[in-house]
Amino acid sequence: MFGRTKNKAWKNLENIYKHFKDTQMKDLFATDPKRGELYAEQLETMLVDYSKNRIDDKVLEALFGLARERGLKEKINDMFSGKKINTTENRAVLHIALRNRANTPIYVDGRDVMPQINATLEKVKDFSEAVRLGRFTGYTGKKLTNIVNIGIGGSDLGPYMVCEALRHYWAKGINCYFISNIDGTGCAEVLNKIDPETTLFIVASKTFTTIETLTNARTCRKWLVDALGEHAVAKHFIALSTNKEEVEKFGINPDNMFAFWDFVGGRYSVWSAIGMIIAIAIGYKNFERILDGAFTMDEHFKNTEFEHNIPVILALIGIWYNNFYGVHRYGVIPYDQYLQYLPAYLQQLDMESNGKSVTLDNKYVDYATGPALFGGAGTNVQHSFFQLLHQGTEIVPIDLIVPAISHNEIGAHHQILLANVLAQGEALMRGKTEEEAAAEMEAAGKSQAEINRMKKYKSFSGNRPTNTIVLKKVDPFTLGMLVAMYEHKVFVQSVIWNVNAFDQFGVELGKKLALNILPELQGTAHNIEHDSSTAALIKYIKNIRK
Ligand code: G6Q
Repeated sequence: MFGRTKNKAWKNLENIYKHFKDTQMKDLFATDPKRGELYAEQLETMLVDYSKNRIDDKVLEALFGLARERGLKEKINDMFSGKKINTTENRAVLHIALRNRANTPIYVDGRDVMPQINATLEKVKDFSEAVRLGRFTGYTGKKLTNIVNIGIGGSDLGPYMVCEALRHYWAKGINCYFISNIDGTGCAEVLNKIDPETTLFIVASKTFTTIETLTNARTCRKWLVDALGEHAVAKHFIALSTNKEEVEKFGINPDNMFAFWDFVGGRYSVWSAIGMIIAIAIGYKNFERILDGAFTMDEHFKNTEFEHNIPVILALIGIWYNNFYGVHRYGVIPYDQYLQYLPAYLQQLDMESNGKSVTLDNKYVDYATGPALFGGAGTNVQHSFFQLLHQGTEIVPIDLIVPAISHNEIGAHHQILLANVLAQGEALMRGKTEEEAAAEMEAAGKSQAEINRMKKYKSFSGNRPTNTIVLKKVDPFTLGMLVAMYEHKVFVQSVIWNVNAFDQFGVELGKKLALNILPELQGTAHNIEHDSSTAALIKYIKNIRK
């Protein structure tokens, strides 16, 4: 069996872990009063405090050693220089080129990709402004104010998350909608709310062959044609795709197609034409600020030594828990209503990228790779799953993300929110001993019998890790930095695990089997071989639907 576990840096970390594993964070804080300042990095409008982790200098040094042994620096340079690091698909990985604000040439197969990227950005700019200013109108001359993005996975989660995160910046009168699921409910609920004369459909599909997107797009097209006639399609449908032929086949004018390229993975595509709905909603200038923020993080990631490199530090701390503490789950909790869809976005980014079991050298791994990621907006989740985070049997490392300034500073709302996020990090780290719980109950006048009965229930083991990420505000620039930070974190972990973060063969098998089952449900195919569970389920459902 091949594995990381045979490497020197890995062995070193295993040894350190043996002695370090029970170290209490509160002791580390007690012995080093400057810990909170030392284990924190600031970049422009973002502060990342990683001091509430089970780490010290020795652990960090060993983790940086692992990154060096894995050739991380070279791997970063490979990505930024357009090398085909997506080896299973023989593609370069150039989401960083989409926000390369320095416009320095980046070559793929001897050709600079920047001119085509800039040309598409210009086209996105012109079109988004034309829609916003009412220069590009619907078929009947009305302004397009309902913008509907039809896409799924990477062609949905990014634009959806960013549009919601930047809702504060939406132009007055513009409404954005997202149709992704094949479940007809998604389509029906949106179409019920909008008027065909004022609706622009954006069909977002890199391949333009995705069954969900094309089915939804056809349903929307029929709805529009029924209302306004065939000629209206050119004024109400645009496509974001790499596949001109299929776009034309669908009946969308190629002039209304906005291109991107196979060196941009779906889940990394929000910075490209896939961001069209964002540019329409918040304006192209603000869209560019998102790119500026991402570029700032890219430069930091590429040029900063590991010891101060935010994505590298976060990635290595994640490795420490995943591979040495054996903790294979991880939470992201944005304390901001606008960021409520960030966990869903990061779930795809992280789990589709690093949920892999075969190395770049074509061998099965013998160590854990990507953790399961979950999350939700605070303070809401404090009233749901935080119980397990505080008193469950397993530790669950989490990122707490909060803006220092809210777009909606109403009364004391934001101060209360801030107090909560800080308190959670403190409580998870510090915990409460049985003695402390007993003393509290005593002070509250409880009987000794009551104290003895309740003190275990009321104690908290603590020593539970958090990163606290403070954003100045949820603005386009800071959001760009934040998302790019997570992209690079995921990449660093893929380098340590020696897996390809940029393919996703794992989504294919289920899709293929669905194509087998569909004709059975429709009654056009019979007796396809299934396991007895699947066969019985098909029979049961068909009976109900008769
Ligand atoms: C992302 C994946 C996947 C993809 C969707 C939609 O990295 O590749 O989520 O984005 O399957 O694909 P299309 O954009 O081709 O419709």
